[in-house]
Amino acid sequence: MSELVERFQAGDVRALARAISLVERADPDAATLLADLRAVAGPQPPRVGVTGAPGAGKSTLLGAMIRVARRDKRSVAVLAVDPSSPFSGGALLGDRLRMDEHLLDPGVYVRSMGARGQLGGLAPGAAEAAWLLGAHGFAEVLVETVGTGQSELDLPSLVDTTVLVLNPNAGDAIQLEKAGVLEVADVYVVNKTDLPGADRLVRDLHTMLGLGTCGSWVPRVVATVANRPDGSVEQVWDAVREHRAFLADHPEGRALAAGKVRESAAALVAARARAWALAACERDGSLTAVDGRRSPHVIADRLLELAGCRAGEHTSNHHVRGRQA
Ligand SMILES: Nc1nc2c(ncn2[C@@H]2O[C@H](COP(=O)(O)OP(=O)(O)OP(=O)(O)O)[C@@H](O)[C@H]2O)c(=O)[nH]1
Ligand SMILES: [Mg+2]
Repeated sequence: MSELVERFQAGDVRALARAISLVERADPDAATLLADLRAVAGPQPPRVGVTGAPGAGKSTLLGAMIRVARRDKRSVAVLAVDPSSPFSGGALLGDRLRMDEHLLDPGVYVRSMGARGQLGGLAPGAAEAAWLLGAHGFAEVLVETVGTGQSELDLPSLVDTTVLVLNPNAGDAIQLEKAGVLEVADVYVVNKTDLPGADRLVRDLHTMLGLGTCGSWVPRVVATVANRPDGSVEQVWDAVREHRAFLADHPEGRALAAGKVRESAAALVAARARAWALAACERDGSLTAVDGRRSPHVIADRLLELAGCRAGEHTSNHHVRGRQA
C-alpha cells in the first residue's frame, strides 16, 4: 500500500487510476489508502460540476473548457460520473472518444465511473474520486453528471460551483422552474445558441433568476456554442471565477462554503458511524438479541455509550430515554 502512496505522490497516473478503482468498488484497502494520502496531501483545488439533460452538450463543453484551461497552462482532471450505472464505461465511452484530442496531454486526465448511491444519486465513491484527482495535483477538477433529477441535487454537495447546461429546446424558463432545476446551479449555460429559441431562453432565465434569488449571488447566464471556438466558453470560465471569488471573499459566500463543508463532514461521520455500528452489532450479538423489548432507540443509545458519547448529547429531543433495556 505504501508503495501505491509513494507512486501517487510522485505523480504516477497509473497509481491515480488504481486508487480511483479502489474507491470505486469500495475496496477495503481504499480507506487505508485515503487515510495515508490525507496525511500528506496539500490543499484541494476548487471543483466545478457540469450537469444537464442527456445530449445537452456537457461533454462538448467540457472538452472546450479543457482547451481554454490548457491554453492558460492549468492542468485539468475530469470525472464523468454516470449515476444510472453501477459500472463505468458503457454510456460514457462516447465521452472519452470525444475528448480524444487530450489523450496524449499529461496535463489532462479523464476518467469515467459508474456510481449509484444506495439511496439514489451519487455514491460516496464519486466524492473520494474527485478528492483523489485534486490530491494528485490537478489545478482544475471538473465533474460531469447526466442530469437525472436526483443527481442534479447531489452534485452541489460535491463541487464548489455547479454549472447547468440547458438547450433552447428545453422549453421556457417557467417550465424549467417547474422541473425544479432553477435552484440548483450557480452558472447557467444555454448551449447550442446557434439553434432557434436561444435568445428567448437566455432572456427568460435572466428574468427568473433575478427575481428568485434572495441571497447576493445572482446566478450567471452564459450563452455558448460549445462545438465552435467562438470565445463563448471563455465566458463560462469567467462566470466560474466570479463565483469562486464570491465564495472566497463575500461573507455570504464564505458562509455558504462553510455550510457545505459542515454538511459533507456530517455525511462522512454518518457513513462511518453506520459502518462502525453495524460491525459492533455483528461482533456482539447480545446488543441486538431479540427479547421483545429492545427498540432500535435503546440499541442506538447503547451503541453511542460504547462509542463514548453520553446518551442525550447526540440527538434531538424526539424520544424519551430511560432504563428500558
Ligand atoms: N448545434 C450545436 N450542437 C452542439 C453544440 N454543442 C454540442 N453539440 C452537439 O450535441 C450533441 C451532444 O453533445 P454531447 O457533448 O455529447 O452532449 P452530452 O450532454 O455530453 O451528452 P450525454 O453525455 O449523452 O448526456 C453532439 O452531437 C454535439 O456535437 C452546440 O453548441 N451547437
Ligand atoms: Mg456526455
